[in-house]
Amino acid sequence: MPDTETFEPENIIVTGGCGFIGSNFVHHVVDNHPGVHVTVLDKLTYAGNPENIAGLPEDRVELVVGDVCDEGLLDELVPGHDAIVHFAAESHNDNSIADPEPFVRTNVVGTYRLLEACRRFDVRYHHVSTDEVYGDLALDDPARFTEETPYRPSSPYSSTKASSDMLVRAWHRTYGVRATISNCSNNYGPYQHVEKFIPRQVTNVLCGVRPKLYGDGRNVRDWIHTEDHSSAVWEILTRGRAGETYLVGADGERDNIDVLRAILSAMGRPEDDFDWVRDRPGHDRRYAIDPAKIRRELGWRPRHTDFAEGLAATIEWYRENEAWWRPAKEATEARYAAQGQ
Ligand code: NAD
Ligand code: TDX
Repeated sequence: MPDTETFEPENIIVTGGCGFIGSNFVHHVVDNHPGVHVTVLDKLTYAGNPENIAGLPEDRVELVVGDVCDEGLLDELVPGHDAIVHFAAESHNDNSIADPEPFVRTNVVGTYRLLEACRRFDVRYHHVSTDEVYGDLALDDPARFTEETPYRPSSPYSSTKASSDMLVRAWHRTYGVRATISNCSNNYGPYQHVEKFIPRQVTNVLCGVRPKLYGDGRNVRDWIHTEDHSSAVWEILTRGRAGETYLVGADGERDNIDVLRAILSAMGRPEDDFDWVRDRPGHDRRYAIDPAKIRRELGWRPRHTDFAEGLAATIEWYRENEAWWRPAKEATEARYAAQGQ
């Protein structure tokens, strides 16, 4: 493992810290890095829920409700912090197909504003991105994505994430902003919005509704537990080299129909108790990450390597936390029904 200098942040801004992965990261920092104070900057869109970070010690975590596009707010907030970890985004592909504008605004303009603030105040920046920037692979292709794979995004969502990654690279090279990028595969775990695949199907079963599978169900996603994503982001923030990209994955390739059958059988339902629905336009076929670089350079390893166990714990979390997901369920399903999904 090459020597890497360790950056020891004391006061970080976490954007999107009330969303699924951002809130998990805030918990991870509070639990594992006692000297670090976290300022969460979150607009609290439909996807943000302050409950996700409720109960954390007030002297460790502060919530600022605001927009990453708000330059005046960033001018007030950023000085005095030593790093920004940028999770905030419009994150759902189906929404980006129905209405791309908020994706361009938050994902592209928001990243631009944060990079400019990092430049003005000389603050380190970590950019949380996705494997979807690389487009998709064929089912019979033995290849996986690496840091050298050319960008080829397919959806409005992934094209805005690709655009924001490009801004980060340019701000590092041209202005010397100390920035790193991670491109991670599909996350699962607690606090994920019910619009996403696994929570949607689990809560459908809990509601007595048949799960919905797009297309032929053979699309492959590379699943990683969100806690493993958090530990990877921390390693990259503190030990990654500025200007570098790291792919994050946990060797979790599975096709959608297998994941759905695993959910149904874990919940005591017959494996064919679901509906086939209209496919997503432009639906990426397969994602797969080669995590060799982060393993080699930073020694990072995922801890949740048993998918069946992680899935069972996630199902249990949704069973026990109906009060958390119930308020969003009806509106989410109404949106899907209007799209024939
Ligand atoms: P999410 O939709 O659950 O949460 C997004 C959060 O950002 C919410 O709290 C929302 O209120 C906040 N937000 C949205 N617009 C904002 C704005 N303009 N200003 C401030 N806050 C705003 O998303 P997630 O699934 O937790 O994804 C987090 C990040 O990780 C995103 O950048 C996403 O692209 C990336 N990512 C997600 C996955 C995945 O599987 N979900 C995989 C790889 C990368
Ligand atoms: O009801 C459904 N039925 C279904 O078959 C839903 C909601 C999804 N699907 C399929 C589409 C995908 O092949 O399941 C797969 C996963 O879908 P999503 O949960 O919408 O995730 P995906 O589009 O793969 O993107 C996710 O991973 C990468 C996150 O939402 C992104 O933010 C991240 O960048």
